[in-house]
Amino acid sequence: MKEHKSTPLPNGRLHPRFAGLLSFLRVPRLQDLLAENSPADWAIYGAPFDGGTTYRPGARFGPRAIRDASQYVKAYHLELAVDWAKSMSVVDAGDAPTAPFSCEANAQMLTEYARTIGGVSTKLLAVGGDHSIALANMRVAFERAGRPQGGLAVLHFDAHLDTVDRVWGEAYSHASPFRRAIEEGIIAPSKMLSIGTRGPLTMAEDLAWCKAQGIEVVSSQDAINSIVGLEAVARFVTREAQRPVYLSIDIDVLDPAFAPGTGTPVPGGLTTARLFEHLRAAKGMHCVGADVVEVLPDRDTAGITALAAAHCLAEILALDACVRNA
Ligand SMILES: [Mn+2]
Repeated sequence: MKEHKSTPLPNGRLHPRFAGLLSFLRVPRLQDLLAENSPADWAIYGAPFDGGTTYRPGARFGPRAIRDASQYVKAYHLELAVDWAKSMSVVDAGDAPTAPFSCEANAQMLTEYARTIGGVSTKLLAVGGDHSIALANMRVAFERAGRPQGGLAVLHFDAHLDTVDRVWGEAYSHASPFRRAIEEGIIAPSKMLSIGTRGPLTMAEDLAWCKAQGIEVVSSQDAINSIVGLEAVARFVTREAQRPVYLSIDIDVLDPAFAPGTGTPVPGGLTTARLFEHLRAAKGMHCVGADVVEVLPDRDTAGITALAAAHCLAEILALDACVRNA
């Protein structure tokens, strides 16, 4: 029997989920963490920044909406048969300070903040915010993973490639986090799998650049209508068994029918159930950091986008709990 830290959650049968102060998934705040569960195994923090948005702004309100939506997300994962709260300590580390007018300065500010959260063994789950906030989280995940030679492997769910060099002359935006991370040597493009990509693209060269770098791209159509995506995830888990993995979920990988509240929606995306199937297929991977980004509450309908994102947080934690319990 393995000894685990745990996450003290309020009992939903005694303490109503619609009452009380908000934290992600009802986990304790970092400052309230009990000594025996410190340092935290995972820290979830908000990155309320949307200055890197190229189309419709508003994702700065994502963390608040996702905290709210996450109150009805429970800890026992039926499909993976694991209780993440009993398997590890998880905290809400609050919202990072941001630099709302500068994407580059914001990335630096987020990086410095993320470095202060928990201990070196604490894994970071960043909640956006636009996708530009992932760069800072990848930097610190890379550092905490011991700066693996060649960089982190990446499992990426997104309608877009997010490897654009520049937009309006700017090197830092939500279109470029993986391009910058590749340049910084913190992720390995030949160990990156992107799922859910769909057209139309700005130009064919965007896709060609990714393939030339060795990024494996599974189109949304293939992920939905075939087992190509599920097989690619299974291959990825086997191939990168010895390498730390960074997991990035842009909620716009979902079809706008399932995630209307996002800044750059593209029809033809996955259902929420299909995304979860792909995530669960990643059971066994050595995840060292993650993000869930691009929820735009002002465009959300009945809170379904924020709810999907909130469940993604629990899916990520459950995946890691499986590895800890193995
Ligand atoms: Mn994205």
